[in-house]
Amino acid sequence: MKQSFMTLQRHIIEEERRHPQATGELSSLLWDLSLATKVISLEVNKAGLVDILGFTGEENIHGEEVKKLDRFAHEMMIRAMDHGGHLCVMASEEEDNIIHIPKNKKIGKYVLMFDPLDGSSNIDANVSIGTIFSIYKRVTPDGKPGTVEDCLQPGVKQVAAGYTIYGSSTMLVYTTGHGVHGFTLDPAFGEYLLSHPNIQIPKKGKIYSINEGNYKYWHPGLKKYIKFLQKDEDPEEKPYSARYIGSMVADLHRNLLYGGIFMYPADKRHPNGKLRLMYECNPMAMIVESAGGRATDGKNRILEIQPESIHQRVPIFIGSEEDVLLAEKFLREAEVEAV
Ligand code: AHM
Ligand code: MG
Repeated sequence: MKQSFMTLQRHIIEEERRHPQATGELSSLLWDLSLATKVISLEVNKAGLVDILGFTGEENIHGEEVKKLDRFAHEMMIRAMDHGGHLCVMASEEEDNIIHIPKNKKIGKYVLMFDPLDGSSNIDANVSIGTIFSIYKRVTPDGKPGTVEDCLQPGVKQVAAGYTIYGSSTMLVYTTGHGVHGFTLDPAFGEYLLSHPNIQIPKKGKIYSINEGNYKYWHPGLKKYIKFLQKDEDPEEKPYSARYIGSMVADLHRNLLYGGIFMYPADKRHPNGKLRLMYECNPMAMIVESAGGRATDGKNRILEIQPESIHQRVPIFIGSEEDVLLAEKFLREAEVEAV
């Protein structure tokens, strides 16, 4: 039997109806966001055809080279979001300071944090990349411009989070805390259609994702954990599969569907890991937890970390609950042994 159509717009409205006090503002905000991602998707798909690839020669505030498409995605998000009347402030991985709403525009009650194009070092190789977003309610008084205080909220305060993956098809995955839902963009008529309702991550997976090239810099507990997954000492047992794209969105999207663990740990070279709490870890943690998984920094729940700065990095262990719990156990035991 053919499934009936559920567009993203209808889904968002139906989700908001669950909250009797809802005003419809969050729905409009998510709708504006989805529009921005459609434009970015179009541009990403054209990347090989138009002269858009290559470095701009600039560095972003993390000292990394910024490619033109990153800049395009960053500007598109702002252009799509700064005049809807729903936001009081934004912050982007690509911009040093918080982004204010233009003076002549209505100031709303929500805060948007985003990574406009995650995994952008993969663009030239036609590998999947994505946009990640996170939405909070403001904590400063209504009607005034938002401040950095509005941005520095722990992930548990997110009211919605999601990502778009520009892969073999474009998909948007989001949650408002009641289940995780995936929509596939129909390129013919430009609508996101519900394709993955109520995604649940398996409690235990068979995949681990980590940049294993950093092995020599790792914590001894992590080394042991990975060896355990490889079943080095047990010839009878089947090892886990290693899958690492180097695009968090793509690596996590796969693990969300198939189960497994994704890690970007602290190591000797990256004392706080690499990934950003506000733009990458919190939104992904909300998604994965809402799908029944777990996300920690090896000890603490990601969503409960009190951020100190908008570009802060944290180590992350995220995915199937049992896999993340086991990784934490290995780290803990190695620390006890070291004392
Ligand atoms: P970006 O936001 O500058 O694209 O960097 C984040 C990306 C993640 O998508 C990915 O998981 C990680 O960097 C890969 O890092 P590494 O190359 O060190 O393994
Ligand atoms: Mg990123």
